[in-house]
Amino acid sequence: MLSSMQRGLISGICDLMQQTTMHRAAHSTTAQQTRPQSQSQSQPQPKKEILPEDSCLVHLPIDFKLHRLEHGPDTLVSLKRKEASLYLRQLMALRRLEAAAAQLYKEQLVRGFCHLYTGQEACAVGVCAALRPQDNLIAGYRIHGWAYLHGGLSAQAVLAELTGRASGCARGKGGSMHMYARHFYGGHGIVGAQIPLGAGIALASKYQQLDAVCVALYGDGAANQGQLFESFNMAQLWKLPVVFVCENNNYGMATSSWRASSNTNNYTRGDYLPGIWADGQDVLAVRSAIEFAIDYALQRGPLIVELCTYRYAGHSMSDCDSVYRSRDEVQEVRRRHDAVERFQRLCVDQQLLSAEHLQEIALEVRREMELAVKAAKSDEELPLTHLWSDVYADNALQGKIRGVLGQQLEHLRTTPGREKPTKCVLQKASLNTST
Ligand SMILES: Cc1ncc(C[n+]2csc(CCOP(=O)(O)OP(=O)(O)O)c2C)c(N)n1
Ligand SMILES: [Mg+2]
Repeated sequence: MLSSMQRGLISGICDLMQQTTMHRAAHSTTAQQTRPQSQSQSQPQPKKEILPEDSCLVHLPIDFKLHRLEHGPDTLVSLKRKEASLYLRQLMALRRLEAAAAQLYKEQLVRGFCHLYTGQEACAVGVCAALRPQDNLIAGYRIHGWAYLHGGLSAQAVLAELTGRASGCARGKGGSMHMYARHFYGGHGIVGAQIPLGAGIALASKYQQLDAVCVALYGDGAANQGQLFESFNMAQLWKLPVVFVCENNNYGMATSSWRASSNTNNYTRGDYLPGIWADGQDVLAVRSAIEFAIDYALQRGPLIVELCTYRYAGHSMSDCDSVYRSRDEVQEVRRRHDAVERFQRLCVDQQLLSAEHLQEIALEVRREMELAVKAAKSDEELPLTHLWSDVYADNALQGKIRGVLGQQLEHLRTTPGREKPTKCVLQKASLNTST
């Protein structure tokens, strides 16, 4: 008899495992022409020479699944040496960024919520590899990596935001879920809230005749939200350039997807919307799916891309995940489907990167994160007067902030990086800091 946990494993990431095996068997001859196979789990061998060619062709090992589409994304993709080293660097950076966040949280330097992205890195790296500079992205709360990649924020801006310091991207006033940058419309703690906003961003692009899509991210848990279906409907009516990307990591909050959803094939849940299912542990599969989706969305309107992935950590730092999944399950996915390991192996097998390159990249990333952690710990907090600074990005109202009882607070504007507010009038510096 299968336990409910085992059933979930089968319907979710295990589905991926089975397909990998089946697909490998079916394609073993063709794939070997361009992709020397090495299924060994051991570290890459340092002896391998790198090829003089700057790129290679890769057969994606797991096929896409399509809904209401006759043709899907390319399954034979190219990978340049430059891209290989960039993607690997990004994968490693996201992994280390979250390790740093977890450590800061354990040291009680991060207050409030903290949702880690560890395990899902290939989704962010693959999506960002496909997006063009003008494309927009909006996300839920698991956003540190997205802020770093698509927002272009430094590791320090992310980590200092977590520790509430002045060099944080929201000057330490937003925390884990509230990070924003140009074309990055940030994190949203209300499950699914970002989906209609994402459709709205796409509407704005269309209205202004901009050549830009909006990627609206959501999870398998959010996939049951009513506002998702309302957004699908309006986006389809108006043919908005929006790509709804469902990161199916198999779990919501303290429950699994198969217990919470009547249909776990999220790529089919838009009914009239086309959908694509992709291996979310494979950077190149994600990139290919999103490249296809961007073209489609710009020409024909919205579609769904479901990325099959897995989170290693609990739902948030305070979640005890052993209640609803086993350690063995997490270990099994780490052992067989880890995105960083997998991409690293591909780069070496394809002779694009040598073991020395890998070590260099790893060292560089480690240094970057160590410096960021140091800064996030030692930087100052903003003075109390900044509690009401930058209420609006562009404040046409000027004057007093409305609705603050017993206080005469003027709007303050600051420039990121500047220590002093441009205008600071505090009638009575008597804020009750205990509330
Ligand atoms: C409207 C709303 N309902 C419930 C919650 C509590 N909650 C926070 S995260 C979450 C699960 C979401 O899971 P999923 O969409 O799969 O995202 P993941 O955490 O896996 O990234 C829930 C129910 C909330 N924040 N907002
Ligand atoms: Mg989820």
